[in-house]
Amino acid sequence: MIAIGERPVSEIVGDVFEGLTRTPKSLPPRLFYDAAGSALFEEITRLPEYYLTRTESALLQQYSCEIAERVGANVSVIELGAGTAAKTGTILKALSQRQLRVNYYPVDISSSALQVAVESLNGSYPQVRVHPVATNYIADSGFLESVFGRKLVLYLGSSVGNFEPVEAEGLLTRMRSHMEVGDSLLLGTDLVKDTSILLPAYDDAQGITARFNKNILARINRELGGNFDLDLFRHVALWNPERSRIEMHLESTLDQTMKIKLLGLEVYFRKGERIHTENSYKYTVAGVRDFLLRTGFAIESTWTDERNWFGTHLACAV
Ligand code: AVJ
Repeated sequence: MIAIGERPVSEIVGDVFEGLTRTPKSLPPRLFYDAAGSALFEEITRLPEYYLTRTESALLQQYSCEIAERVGANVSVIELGAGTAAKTGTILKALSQRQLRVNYYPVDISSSALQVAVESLNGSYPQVRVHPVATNYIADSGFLESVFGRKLVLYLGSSVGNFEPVEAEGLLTRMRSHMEVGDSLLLGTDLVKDTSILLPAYDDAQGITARFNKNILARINRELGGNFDLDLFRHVALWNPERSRIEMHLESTLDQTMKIKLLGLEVYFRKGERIHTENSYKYTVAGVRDFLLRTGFAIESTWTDERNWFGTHLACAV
């Protein structure tokens, strides 16, 4: 919340107004991550169907020494979308065996998640200095340039998959422009696989992902005085093969008009009408290689699990 005068103004005003007055309706996935949504995402990462976090964690654990060796000594670590940094400890530990001190800058829009990150890392890794940065992604902000010395940028969890391919390319190009030749990027990407695996990961049996998706509506109710009845919207997850992405939507189960008091807005929904809330792009290793080359990076190594479900790519700024 940002306070203007006496009245606190929610920072989601613009996104919600724009997203619900356009056709088709959509809301950006960054709106998922208030404290409640970040907690739900943490629950998602532990679901049996959500293989991403567990698979990537295993890769990072297995290969952290090799990664540290390839990156070399005396790097500062910047992590985009760090969240609670649950997977990062193993990398920081491997790096701290090769340098006296590791400066670690976790960047995330969720300050509640960052707080968890700081507490858990400060307890376990005395050589690591944690400098949390609570902001939206910072490729443009000049922050990267302000970090001294060689850099290792972490962009894990397939978070890049939330962006349209052209946007992702722009983001990495801008990021690269604030890095020097020889700096490193460790990128985690989910890989294309059978829909029998992909779909349950985004539509789990316990309904946690449905709650995560509907938290956007709950947030509009809480912060903007909306009157959405969460039971009158259905969580929809589908695979779009042309675009190689999972899509999440919220579908109105009947004709209804919702009111959002703080926006002075009434929003009409037809039965079956959807709000598009997220894309999660899935990649091939060859696709990631080309994508990185176009943005000024060359892959040094890609590690995948034995089922080829997830890719961890170490790339060098060239
Ligand atoms: C955090 C963007 C990687 O796309 O898998 C999880 C978010 N959405 N379940 C993903 C998410 C639904 C997640 N990312």
